Amino acid sequence: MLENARGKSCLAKIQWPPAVRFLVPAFANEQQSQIRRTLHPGSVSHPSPNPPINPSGAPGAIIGPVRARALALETGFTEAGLVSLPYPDTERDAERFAGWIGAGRAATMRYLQRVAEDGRLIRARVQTPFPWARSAIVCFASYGSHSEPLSIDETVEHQDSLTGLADQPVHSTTQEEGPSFSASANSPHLSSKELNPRSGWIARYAWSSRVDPSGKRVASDYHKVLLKRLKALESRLHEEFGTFESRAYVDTGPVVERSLAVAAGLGWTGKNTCLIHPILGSFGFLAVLLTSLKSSPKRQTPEVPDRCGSCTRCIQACPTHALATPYQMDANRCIAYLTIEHKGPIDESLMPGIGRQVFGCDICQDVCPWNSKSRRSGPIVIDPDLSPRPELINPTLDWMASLDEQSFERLFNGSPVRRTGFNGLRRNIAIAMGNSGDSRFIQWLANLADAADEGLRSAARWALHRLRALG
Ligand code: B12
Ligand code: SF4
Ligand code: SF4
Repeated sequence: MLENARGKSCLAKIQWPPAVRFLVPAFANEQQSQIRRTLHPGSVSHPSPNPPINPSGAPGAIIGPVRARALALETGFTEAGLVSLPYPDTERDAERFAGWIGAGRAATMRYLQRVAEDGRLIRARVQTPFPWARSAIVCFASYGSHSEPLSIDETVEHQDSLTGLADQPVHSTTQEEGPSFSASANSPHLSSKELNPRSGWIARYAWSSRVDPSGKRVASDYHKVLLKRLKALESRLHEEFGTFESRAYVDTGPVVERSLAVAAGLGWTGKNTCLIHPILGSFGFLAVLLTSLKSSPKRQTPEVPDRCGSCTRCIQACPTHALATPYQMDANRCIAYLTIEHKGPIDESLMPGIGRQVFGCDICQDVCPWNSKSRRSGPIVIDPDLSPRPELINPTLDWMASLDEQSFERLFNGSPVRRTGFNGLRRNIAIAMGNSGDSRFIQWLANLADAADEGLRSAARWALHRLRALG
């Protein structure tokens, strides 16, 4: 049952595989919210100016955690919890959020820093943008896997695996000869045993794909996939509870999803700042349905205590020291921020730490023992709407560098990777090349040393300088 949904003893009570499947994040931004508002007019970031006819459902309607979880699992989520709003630690979390913003840790992500008319940060408390909200169903959608390689796997030179790749000049791929979407010989990727310094790393949340009705495999994005599920959950609740106010968000709403997830008993905040579920680990997306339905605080799912203990693996492993203060990430130094959210030139002092990450970063989660445990024993079910695309797992830098803008658009249309843009991805590839120590990349980098895009140009020059210095 949800009330006890933690620890192994409870696992026996959870049905695996769940009724539906599982999934990954891209990032909150106004643009995505706009798209979502267009696609799903119900999911707006402001409360409706017209009060709902019956703001909290049928008279006496009270939603409980068991029913909320059962419905969420029916719509395809891996786990779910219910939190009554405001929750007991609301003020503590609001202070943490304000402290994080005040310390400048949000970097250029201005949407996180917006303030309401009363001068308070909009995101700090759910009640600020949504005064009508009485409960939140917080859903977790796993995207972990047992078998795929890790970003931290040792990189070793395997000449055999590179035959036919290493000797090829880096060229521009035209649409005709470009990688077909399904894994093809033109989209070489390396398995875990073939990791080598010339492969890049795309964060696993962005590997996602699904098969469309015509049988073609196409890119998928967790935002869309999960929002659809939240909408289905919303409809089911309306059938049962009548009319009430609600908003569905996956990543892009003015809410701190991880705070709500902790309050909903889904897991604890790790020192890497991720929400860690005791069985499923941290490779899971969060999706939130805010409702005006009342729930009883007495029937709240209990919180999961912090299980990091004395472990500091994530802090030690973070190559750019973004986790210098445990539980507080400095986005200015985080590779996920730098390679996805940050536009323009990246500070040269951070480039060596970026290593081979070309989109996002999984390092502080790949080293986490709770994810190893989940991989070893966890009942991970691959979500058919978010299943990994082989060509994005450990792709060679050669192949990625060979993509022209058209191929980029075709390959990443509908994928979270599109967010970084063609030049953003090339900027990140240039940095990974500089870190590879492989002089074969010099020609490609030299071609971009005068690129119009400042971020790309500065990365190419830095990498060129570095590789030439190696002789
Ligand atoms: C902005 C953002 C980012 C930024 C900043 C990340 C950050 N740590 O704040 C960047 C671009 C760097 C980023 C990176 C990633 N992100 Co992001 N991101 C967001 C977003 C949009 C807002 C986060 C936010 O408000 N941050 C502000 C800080 C203050 O809040 P927080 O870290 O989320 O909250 C917790 C901690 O700060 C903690 N805390 C603060 N002070 C203290 C002090 C103590 C003592 C303690 C115990 C706790 C504590 O309390 C909060 C609740 O637990 C959320 C979606 C959303 N709307 O919430 C997704 C989200 C957090 N991202 C997500 C993901 C998956 C990622 C990446 C894994 C993607 C990748 N592979 O590259 C990385 C993970 C990096 C990491 N170690 O966190 C998921 C996280 C799922 C999970 N299981 O945790 C979310 C929830 C999106 C989603 N819908 O699934 N992200
Ligand atoms: S995502 Fe990467 S860069 Fe960011 S905190 Fe984790 S290990 Fe550090
Ligand atoms: S690596 Fe260790 S300290 Fe970091 S989140 Fe995992 S358990 Fe906690």
